[in-house]
Amino acid sequence: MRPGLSGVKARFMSDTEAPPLPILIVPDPVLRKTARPVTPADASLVAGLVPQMFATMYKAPGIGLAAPQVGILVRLVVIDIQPDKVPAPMVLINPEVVAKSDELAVREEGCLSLPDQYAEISRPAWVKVKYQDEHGTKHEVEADGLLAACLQHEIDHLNGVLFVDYLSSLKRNILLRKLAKEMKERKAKP
Ligand code: K1U
Ligand code: ZN
Repeated sequence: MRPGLSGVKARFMSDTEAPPLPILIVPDPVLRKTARPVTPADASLVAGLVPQMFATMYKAPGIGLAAPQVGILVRLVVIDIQPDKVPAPMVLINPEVVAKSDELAVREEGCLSLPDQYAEISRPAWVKVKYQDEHGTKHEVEADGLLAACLQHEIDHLNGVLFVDYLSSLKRNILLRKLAKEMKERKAKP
């Protein structure tokens, strides 16, 4: 286990033993598909995937990860924004935004499927999200700030939406060309 991980993170990182998965990178077409709902028949898929998704997210590092980013088209998200550097892992199954503010907030976003690309994105400042945890227990979370942005970003992934879709076509094309160039350079490196 990484030094300093508290028990709450360790709950998912026994998990530490779980191998991280490769993250799909834009323009992989899987990232544009809609993920299907998780059902009770997916219990063993979820039990195996959750630790692997946390291992992948922490290794990246990132503050969220949606199952389609690792090529699995189910409505499963993991998040840990580590408020005040305290681990706060969340597993969200079939998450849904059920209320949102009219007020918008602008925040810089990144995406593990668009490495090293960042842009200011405007989204509802506050959201209420309903979801189930990995045991099937229902929850509701109300969030603003980074967690609100992260919840919306991850739920977008379940619908094949990427943060670049909120940019003007000019800004989006600049960012996507920069990503393509950087990925090509990365591949060419010995
Ligand atoms: O879904 C993803 O691609 C993960 C993404 C989530 C996200 C970031 C910012 C705003 C909304 C959603 C990331 O985690 S990008 C990496 C990142 O933000 C980060 C990495 C290390 C430390 C802190 C943040
Ligand atoms: Zn993303």
